Amino acid sequence: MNRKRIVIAALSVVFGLSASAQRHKHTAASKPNVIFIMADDLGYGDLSSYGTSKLNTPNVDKLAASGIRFTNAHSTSATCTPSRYALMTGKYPWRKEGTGILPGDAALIVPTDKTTLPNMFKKAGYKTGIVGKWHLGLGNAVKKDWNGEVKPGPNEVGFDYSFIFPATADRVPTVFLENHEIVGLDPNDSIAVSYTHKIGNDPTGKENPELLKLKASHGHDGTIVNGIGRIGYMSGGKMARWVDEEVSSTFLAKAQGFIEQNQHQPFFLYLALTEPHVPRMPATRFKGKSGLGLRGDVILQLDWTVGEIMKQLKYLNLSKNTIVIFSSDNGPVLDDGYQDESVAKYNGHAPAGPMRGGKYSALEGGTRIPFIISWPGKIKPGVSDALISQMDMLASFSAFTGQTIPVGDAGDSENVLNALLGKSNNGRSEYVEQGGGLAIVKGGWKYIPANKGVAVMKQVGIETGNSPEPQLYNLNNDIGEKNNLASQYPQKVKELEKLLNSYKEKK
Ligand code: NG6
Ligand code: CA
Repeated sequence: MNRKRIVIAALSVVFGLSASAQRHKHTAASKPNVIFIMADDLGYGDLSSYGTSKLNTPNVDKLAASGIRFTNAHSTSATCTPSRYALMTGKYPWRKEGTGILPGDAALIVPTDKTTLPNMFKKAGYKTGIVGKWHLGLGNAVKKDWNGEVKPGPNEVGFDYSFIFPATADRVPTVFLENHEIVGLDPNDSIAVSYTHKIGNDPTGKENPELLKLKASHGHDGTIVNGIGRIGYMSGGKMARWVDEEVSSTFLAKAQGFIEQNQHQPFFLYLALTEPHVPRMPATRFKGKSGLGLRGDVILQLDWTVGEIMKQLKYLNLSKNTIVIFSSDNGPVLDDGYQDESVAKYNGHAPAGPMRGGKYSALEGGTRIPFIISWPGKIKPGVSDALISQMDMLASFSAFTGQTIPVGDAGDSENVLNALLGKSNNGRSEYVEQGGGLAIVKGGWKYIPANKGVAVMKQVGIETGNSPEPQLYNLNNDIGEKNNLASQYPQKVKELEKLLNSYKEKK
């Protein structure tokens, strides 16, 4: 190369670098990173920032103090799969068959050819990742080979990177998948899963309860993994099976890895933590720390994990350029099937705060969940009582990133960006809540149609919201749904009945 050429090459390197630095600067300003942290079964009343005096959650509280704490934010449903389906698709889950709590071997239920929360971010130029609980099915069939590539899954619905467990911590297979493959699988010890009958020689909770370190209170009598009986049966894959005490730190490490790797470009991270879902089995250092039993202990672990993420953002100088959202997929439950002393030790703690019901319930405790959004310097700290849904993330962030959603996609997702950014106290005007059945909310009025189902789910000790009488509550002054006004306001009942039916008819 002659000297002239060398100079030109050097100049173009310098020029190229500065152009890309410019580009990066521009991107950083207009496209903040977005981290959506989803807790599992965390109730409205489980955080000190939401009013409990029985637990101390300083890290989430700090996030709340730095942003907006919503008091009327909802998941769509009072259980996990449907809520998460709505978050991903922007659609009410009950419009589609098969969106109830999925077994660990279910096929993928999120469409791969429609707009989803992650593929919307991807289209906007974000790197997208999921770390944590998936629970939306994997592959095309129930009978699938877990030993090869397991797909379609999160990567096919828009995540560039995934590190997940398939269903819940209490369902087999108790393994992690990174992108399409089970992590740490020994090829000489192939893994199989069944939800119909016992397979392999592993002991089960039913046959060998003496082997359990955490006994079941109902169900959970399938294959024993790490001293805990699971739902379903599995064989093989011994090296790949997780240790419950390490699940949370594993997710944290993978989330931090994703953040570190993508720190120089806009990223969207869906961090779906497993606490405080059963089985509650925190790292040893959290055991016994809350005084409320294992359920309290795993909430402390959850809080600590959030703190570690925040610390990392600070360390990488990303705090100001990252929107962090913290929420939960459904309301709380104490005894959800293991003898973990959550009832004996709850010590007057009210996991659903001032509300009736909890997980599985059409009462407010079912879907009204903690929801915090923080974007330092951009979102003014405060409290908002705007009605918003997790399902609205899709339309809101679509607007935020300057995109329009193709007609027919995400049809139930509303743009509530102004409420999220604290520019308005108005969110949605109406909303359908899914417990066992459906309820509708409009203008502070809530209507639950007459329903023949059981009034209390005895095993979990939760009021379902079912009643043979129609129920009408004025949530503006009766958040505890104590005063049924249905017979006093028959017109209101009629109006809301009609409205709910119109939702059911709309495709
Ligand atoms: C129930 C399980 C419960 C929990 C729930 C799903 C029994 C007796 N109960 O069927 O423990 O796993 O499903 O929770 O097995 S969710 O948060 O993922 O929806
Ligand atoms: Ca859940």
